[in-house]
This record gives sequence, C-alpha cells and structure tokens, in this order.
Amino acid sequence: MPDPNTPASADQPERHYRICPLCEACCGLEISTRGTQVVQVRGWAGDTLSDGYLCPKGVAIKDLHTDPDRLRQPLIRRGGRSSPLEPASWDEAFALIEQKLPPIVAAHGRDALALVAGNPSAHKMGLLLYFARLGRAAGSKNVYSASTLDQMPRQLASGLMYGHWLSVGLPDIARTELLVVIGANPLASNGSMWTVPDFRGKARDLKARGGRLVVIDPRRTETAAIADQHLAIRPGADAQLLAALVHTLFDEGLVRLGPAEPWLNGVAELRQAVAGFTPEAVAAHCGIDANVIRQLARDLAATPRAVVYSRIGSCTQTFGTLASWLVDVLNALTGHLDVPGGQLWAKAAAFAANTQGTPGRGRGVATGRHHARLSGAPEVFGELPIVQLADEILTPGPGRVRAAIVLGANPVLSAPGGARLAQALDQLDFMVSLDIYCNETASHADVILPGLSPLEEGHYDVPFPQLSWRNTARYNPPVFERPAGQPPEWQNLLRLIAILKGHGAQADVLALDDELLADDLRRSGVADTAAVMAALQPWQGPERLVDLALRSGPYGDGFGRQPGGLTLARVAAQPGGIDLGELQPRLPEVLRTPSGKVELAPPMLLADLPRALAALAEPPAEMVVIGRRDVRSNNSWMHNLPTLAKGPERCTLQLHPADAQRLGLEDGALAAISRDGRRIQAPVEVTDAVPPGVASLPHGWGHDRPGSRLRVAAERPGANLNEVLDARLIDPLSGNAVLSGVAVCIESVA
Ligand SMILES: Nc1nc2c(c(=O)[nH]1)N[C@H]1C(S)=C(S)[C@@H](COP(=O)(O)OP(=O)(O)OC[C@H]3O[C@@H](n4cnc5c(=O)[nH]c(N)nc54)[C@H](O)[C@@H]3O)O[C@H]1N2
Ligand SMILES: Nc1nc2c(c(=O)[nH]1)N[C@H]1C(S)=C(S)[C@@H](COP(=O)(O)OP(=O)(O)OC[C@H]3O[C@@H](n4cnc5c(=O)[nH]c(N)nc54)[C@H](O)[C@@H]3O)O[C@H]1N2
Ligand code: SF4
Ligand SMILES: [Mo]
Repeated sequence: MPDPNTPASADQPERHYRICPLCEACCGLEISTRGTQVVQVRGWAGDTLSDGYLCPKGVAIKDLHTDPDRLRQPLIRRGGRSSPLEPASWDEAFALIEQKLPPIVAAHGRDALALVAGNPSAHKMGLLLYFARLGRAAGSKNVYSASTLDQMPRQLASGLMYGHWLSVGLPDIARTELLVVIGANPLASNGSMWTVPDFRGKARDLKARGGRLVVIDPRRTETAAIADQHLAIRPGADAQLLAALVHTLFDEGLVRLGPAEPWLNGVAELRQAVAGFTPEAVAAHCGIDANVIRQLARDLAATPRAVVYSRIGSCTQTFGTLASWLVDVLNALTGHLDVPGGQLWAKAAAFAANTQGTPGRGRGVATGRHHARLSGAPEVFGELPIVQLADEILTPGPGRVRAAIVLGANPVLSAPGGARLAQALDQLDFMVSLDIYCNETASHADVILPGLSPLEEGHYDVPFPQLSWRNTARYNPPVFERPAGQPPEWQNLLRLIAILKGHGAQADVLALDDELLADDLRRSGVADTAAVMAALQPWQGPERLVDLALRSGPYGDGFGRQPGGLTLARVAAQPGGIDLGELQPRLPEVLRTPSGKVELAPPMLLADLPRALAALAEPPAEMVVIGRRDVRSNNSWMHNLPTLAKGPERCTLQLHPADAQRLGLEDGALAAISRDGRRIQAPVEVTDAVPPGVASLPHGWGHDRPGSRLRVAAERPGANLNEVLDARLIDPLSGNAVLSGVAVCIESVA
C-alpha cells in the first residue's frame, strides 16, 4: 500500500491523506495536488475505517475548495441592520462584535444571547470542541442545534438506558445474520449515528454469508430495494410497531435475555407496559399485517445473531424517543444486546464519556435542568427545541432572545417554521454567523466570519469513533496551508469567548486557550497542570485537546504510564489510521447509570406509552409528507457545487400513481403542498416507491430567498419542505421536531 502522503516529484502530483468531513461515514480520501491545485480525489484503500470507499460528495470536496462563492473574508453591515453585508477586515469584524454584543448581554442578561449550532459543527473538531467552550462562556439557556431536528430522541433514549448521551448501541454488521433497518436509508445517507462507510458492500457480505436485511420504511428506498424484506410502515407509527414486537416476545414466550441478563433492569415492568400493544391492535395504524409483525418478532428471537437499527425516520416524529428506546429493548429481550453480531458499543480512543470516570456506574442523564421561557419545554442535553427559537426572538418579555451566534447552521431552511425564523432573525439586535457561505440564515447576520476550506484544516473525528462500526483512531494534517491572515475557526470562537469574557477583541487568544485548558485540567483533578501542558507541546488548539484526550483515553500512553500507548503523534504517523479492532462486548463497564444496570424501563418512557396507545384511535390523515435524501446532496448546503448540482432535478414531490391520478397530477406537473395557509410548489414525480397517501419531498432546498449568495444553488432553488412543516409539532420528551408523517394538502397548480 503506497503512503498517500508523498511529496511531488517532477511529473507526479503530491498525495495527501484526508478524512472526509462531509458526512458520518468519515471516509479516508487520497487527495492529489499540484501546487495549490487539487488534481484528483479518490478513496484511500489504506484507510482502516473506510477501505477505499467514497461517494460523489467526497469527490466534490475539490469543488468546495475552489467554490468562488465560499467566503474567504468577513462580511459585515457597517450601517446597522438594514445596511448591506460588505467585505471587511478581521479586525473590523471583531471590533463590531465587541461594540455590539457585550452591551446586549449586560443590559438583558445572558439568556438574551442564543447559540445555534448546525450539523457541520459535529464534523469539525475545532467547531465541536470550541463551541462547547463558547457555551460555557456564554452561560445562556438558549442553546439550540440541529440535534433537535435529528437525533435527540436517540440520545435521550440511550442516555436514560445506559447513562450517557453518546452511549449509542451499534449493529455489529460484520458478524450479524439478520439486520433490521428502521427509518434509515444508508445507501443514500451513508449511515447516521452509525459510522459505516460502504454500507452497500457490508450488506452484500451479510447476504453472501446467508444473512438477511429487512427494511422498515414507508418508501421503497435504495436500501429497501436491496433488502430481503421491505415493510412499508405508515409514517409515524414506529413506536406502536416496536411496542407490538416487544409485546409479541412476551406473549409468545420468546424473551431470552442472553449474556446481558445480569445487567438488565426492568423486564417485568416492560411486560406490563406493552400489554395493550397487541399486533392486532396496531396493525391498521402501522399498515403492517399482524402476522407479519409476529413473524418478525419470531425471526429476531430465533436468529442467534440479529440486530435492529433505527435512525432519523423513526426519530423525527412525535414518538421519536419511544421508538428509539424500543429498538434497544427489542435487542435486549432477544438476547442481542452486547453480543457479537448483535448490538455493541464502540470503544473510542478519545472523548468518550463511557470510557471516563468509574467504569460501570455514573450519574446517568437528566433533562429539565432548565426550561424554555415560553413553552416550558425541558432542556435536553443542554439544548432547547430549535423549532421554538423564532418564538423566543419574537415574543417580548424578560428573557427574550435579542442576539444570536450561529455556527455552521442554516435553520431558515433546515427547521420547520424557517420562514418565520428568517423574519425573527431580522428582529434581533445583533447576529453573528460563522459559516463558509452567505447562506439563507447567515444572510440575516450583522457579521459573517468565514471558516476555512476542509483542505486547510487538520482533522480528528471527535464524536464519530463513538459510533463507528469498527474501532480506529485517525488524524490528518491540513492538505494546504490556510490563506494568510484567515484564522482557523477555533481561534474565531476563542475571540468570541474573549469578547464575552470582557477581555476584548484584541485579546491574546492563544493565552486564553492555555487558560481554558488549565481550568479544564484543574476541574478534572489534575494536580500538576503545568506538567501536562508541557507534555502536550507542541500541539495547539484542537490538536492539543485531541492529544490530551487520546493520551488519557482507553488506549492512551497515560503520559508515560502506558509506554507504546496512543498519542496524537503516533496516530498522525499512520496515514489511514490505527486499527483498534472490531467491536467488543462492554457490559457492564460501558454503563454510567446510577444503578450500574441497563435501564430497560425508564419511568419517563413508560409514562409516555399511553400517549402512543391513544394515537391508535386517531383517524389517519388522507395525505402525509415524508422526507428523502439523495447521495449527491447534503442537507441544505452542497447544492452550490457544480459536480453535485448537475443531473436531473432532485427536489421532486414523489407521489403514488393512485394519488397522482386522484389529484389530476401527471409526472412533471407542478403540485402545491400546503398546511395551515403555508404553501410551496414542487414538480411531481409519479412512482410506486411511495405508498398511497404518502408523498416524499427532500429537505434543504429553497435557495431562492433574497440575500443568500449561492449562485449555482440559485439556478435550481427547489422548494423548502420545512416551509410547510409545522414548528409546533415536537416529541415532548426530547424536544425534537416532527419532520415526518405530517399531514398536508396536495393539489394541482392550475
Ligand atoms: N424536513 C426536514 N428537515 C431536516 C431534516 C430532514 O430530514 N427533514 N434533517 C435535519 C437534520 S438531520 C439536520 S442535521 C439538519 C441540518 O441542519 P443545519 O445544520 O442547520 O443545516 P446544514 O444544511 O447542514 O447547514 C450547515 C451550514 O454549515 C455551513 N458549513 C459547512 N462547513 C462549515 C465549516 O467548516 N464551518 C462553518 N462555520 N460552517 C460550515 C454550511 O455552509 C451550511 O450553511 O437539517 C434538518 N432538517
Ligand atoms: N447524501 C446525503 N447524506 C446525508 C445527508 C444528506 O442530506 N444527504 N444528511 C446527513 C444527516 S445530517 C443525517 S442525520 C443522516 C440521516 O441518515 P438516515 O437516517 O439514513 O436518513 P434518510 O436517508 O433520510 O433516511 C430516513 C428514512 O426514513 C424514512 N421514514 C420517513 N418517515 C418514517 C417513519 O415514520 N418511519 C420509518 N420507519 N421510516 C420513515 C424515509 O423514507 C427515509 O428513507 O444522513 C446524513 N447523510
Ligand atoms: S460517504 Fe461521501 S460524504 Fe460521506 S464521508 Fe464518505 S466520501 Fe465523504
Ligand atoms: Mo442530521
């Protein structure tokens, strides 16, 4: 295997190793360059995690690097809120922030400043690690992120069961014989809350060894198309279906706890809790025959190596936390928890709370340490529901949000009620966006601070090794030097912290970084902080935090106590990363619950079951809408890259032929999709991939809003699904938005 990190020779380009930061598959790329040009992007076959896999978005990292619309200089409004965004120097941009932001907090309190983080902030170590620091410095209750448009139900369920928000169980795809995928389409998304590059190849291997893939999804997706069985569930009915599967296990005497038995709490409570969810009672609601439900429960119980995995389709609904929980309950009651071929936990080399502190026991998780001012929604994992941000800005009174710092997020397109949020953002006294584009959200800011190209940054995946199909540790240095004068984003975040702390815009951010790290070390009980800081030299910023986390992690060198253990230098010396082996059983040490047990029946979840039972009696809506992902798109922000944007129109409304006929809509005709007076239009794609009564439209489109500067995306803007979705609909436990199965009216645009 040739080393990808090779210097250029006269005719050979230089090769670099780069971990793709664009989605959760985290593929290792080989990037060939000549001078400042990217010549080629390929999957790097020497990568320990991804084995050479990549998708078209990975290739488009070249377009992203060269995109003329990508910001390289701050934009500011010199003349107040209604003046235009104009290029400015970094000093001028930060001076404006220092002039405007602290007085707002001083006059109205810390909660007057909202912090909003988007999806890319999970994919960049500098953003994730320093947003956490910004959060502590700001001390505001108004923290929002894409998590409440996404996986918060999964994190809450796992947190309640295992004691930490990121102790999310993973399918052991390399060894399972039966994989049930619910509400996920990894062939398009490349996996989520599960870092599993080349799902297709792994599914092929599963089938080659005689295993089966079952997909539960309203739509016959790309993943469903390669499955052995596809169950077209009615949108929003996952909790009821899963409860009926659990019911069947008890009803038919199929419960078998397996090796996890000594660590399981709450089996008896579960039996009682699901008593009302007979397959016969839920069948019509789920659109799945009772016998099919019973047979799936039997298959799961009878297959020695089986596992159920669920993702966004079953999270972004009003019973998202219940559904996520019941998936793990099914795995536990069929003896597939913590066994090879079943559901296992990763053991990440760095940053995993389930490798820190006392093994096997901890404080567990709590919600509701504070509540939303207006709705009273509980804080979950430090966050409030992002769909409520517009109200918090628009509604007068003490505690009103008057300023915002938005980090790599585009809630104007990505959150239900985004159009109203756009109006709300204009009511703010001051707004800062850190983004690489002037997108539909950043265009409302007073200051935009641009981030670097991914090729100008070093990379270590902070959360994803905690969710990976295999344990590895990987790091890459920047491919290119960053442009002179443009700071890395972690330093921009530090400068914002300095401003909020009253140190001023001219503060020495590296000294502040030292100060914050020393604080961290003292809080975690390190006696000789100076010695640790010295041992971490010469690393700086996020790399320094990674080195610290690796060295004090489960495979680390323990600062000399474990000679040969991991350090960032050792990881960096291996392009392609260090393989730490396949997933292993981790009970009980992975647990951080107060009881030291897996909590199969958390009271908060049991208490929510009657709501799911009551929903069985509600009449179904005539027409509901669900989302859809395409491999050439990524939420709202990769539509500006020419290699991805070309090809057929992707923002189409898929309709079943029977619905199309009933509504008088032909393929290619324009349909109006509306709810409560909100209305969008999209071209129809007639297909029997969606069942009758279900329409599918992708999210992240709608690039025709004034102010944004995305020239390629604006050529085919698409319709913004979230403009019709309903900001009032949430899962009350997690605060997560309901994005799927929302009732809409569809008609022909005459
Ligand atoms: N209806 C519907 N809505 C959805 C979903 C759905 O399935 N259906 N999915 C939801 C999900 S899962 C998610 S995660 C959210 C995503 O919601 P958001 O995170 O709000 O949206 P993104 O489109 O990911 O926008 C990310 C922004 O980050 C910027 N960015 C990219 N790289 C960097 C960087 O290095 N630094 C900085 N500072 N900025 C950067 C991009 O320019 C873009 O503006 O959308 C959600 N919305
Ligand atoms: N190409 C591409 N890749 C991406 C993204 C992207 O936008 N584009 N976004 C990234 C992000 S931020 C995330 S969070 C992940 C998400 O990764 P996935 O969870 O795999 O996301 P989707 O492909 O949207 O798959 C969700 C599936 O749920 C189905 N579904 C809808 N409603 C229901 C329901 O009520 N019940 C059930 N059982 N299924 C339902 C949908 O039809 C869809 O097929 O993808 C990531 N990867
Ligand atoms: S699947 Fe594509 S976007 Fe995701 S990490 Fe791999 S190359 Fe990047
Ligand atoms: Mo997401």
